[in-house]
Amino acid sequence: MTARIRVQSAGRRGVVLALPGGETVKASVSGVVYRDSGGPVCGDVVEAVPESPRWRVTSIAERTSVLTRTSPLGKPQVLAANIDRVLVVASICSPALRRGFLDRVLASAEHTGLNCSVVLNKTDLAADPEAASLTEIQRVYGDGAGYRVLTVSAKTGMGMEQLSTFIEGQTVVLTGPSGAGKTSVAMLLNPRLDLAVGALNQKTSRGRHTTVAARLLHLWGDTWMMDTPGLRAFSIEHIPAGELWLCFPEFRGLEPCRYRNCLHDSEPGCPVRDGVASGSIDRERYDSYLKLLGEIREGRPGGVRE
Ligand SMILES: Nc1nc2c(ncn2[C@@H]2O[C@H](COP(=O)(O)OP(=O)(O)OP(=O)(O)O)[C@@H](O)[C@H]2O)c(=O)[nH]1
Ligand SMILES: [Mg+2]
Ligand SMILES: [Zn+2]
Repeated sequence: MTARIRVQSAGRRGVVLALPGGETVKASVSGVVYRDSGGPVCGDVVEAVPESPRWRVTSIAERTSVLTRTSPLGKPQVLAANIDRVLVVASICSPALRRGFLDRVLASAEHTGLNCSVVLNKTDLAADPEAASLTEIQRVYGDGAGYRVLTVSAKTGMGMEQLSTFIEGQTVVLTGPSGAGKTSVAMLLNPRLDLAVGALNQKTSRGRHTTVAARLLHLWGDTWMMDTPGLRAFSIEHIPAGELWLCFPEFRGLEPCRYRNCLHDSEPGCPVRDGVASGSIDRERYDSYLKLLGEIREGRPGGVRE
């Protein structure tokens, strides 16, 4: 007897499966599955047989969507599968918002055709002189790039109702730097979850990598959330140079460039560059694009830490 089941979390020593009734079981993975696909990831749908003492995963169903980065070893690495939407979580301060990180994750999600949105957490700290400007982020990522920008506070609960309505009926993945408050957001959406939240490093105001493995969480009904570990680096060298510009929505839909294979970095007659010069395209987003393009061209192994 086999059953089609979702992977709640995947590690080196096996996986945890979420059975349809809500129960979870540990399972090993057949060697052939590792060989053919690199092994299951969080969110995979698998076939598994209930063997003793552990279940055994015998195959992975075709993935409807994936979130991918280039691993520190320089290989494409699937972080999560079968997702409806990526929520890039950033805190407006503590730790400081790094726009370059947002741009990397958004570009990677765009490349595999995933819906993505920005969640700005810790808005209770908006008066902090170090805090990023909500208006500015809305201008660049909302009005400019067309992403939905949700502002929340996992401390006060502000914005959580809008967030729950927004993700209703979807499987969403939370990704972002350590300490941004991903796990805190998940727990506010389903207070029955009992997960570890970590205090920041007082000296650096950075997170302490509290969440160590991606985990599929049941929020309610058919709404699911994957909480993932804060990433130190998010390289995207797996994206071909000529496809990167398509991962920046505000570069698309302009007049055609003079040169058909324009990479929008130095060629004349380029509406992307004109847009940057006239201010209709945000310069920092464009600079992120150039930086990523450089990394892809050089194929720098391990990528750059943001
Ligand atoms: N002031 C404030 N603090 C928050 C908020 N959300 C989370 N925190 C705090 O930020 C710290 C990090 O929260 P976590 O939820 O563990 O962050 P994370 O993104 O899951 O971090 P990793 O698991 O390490 O990737 C904790 O001390 C939380 O209490 C918020 O909205 N406002
Ligand atoms: Mg966490
Ligand atoms: Zn161009």
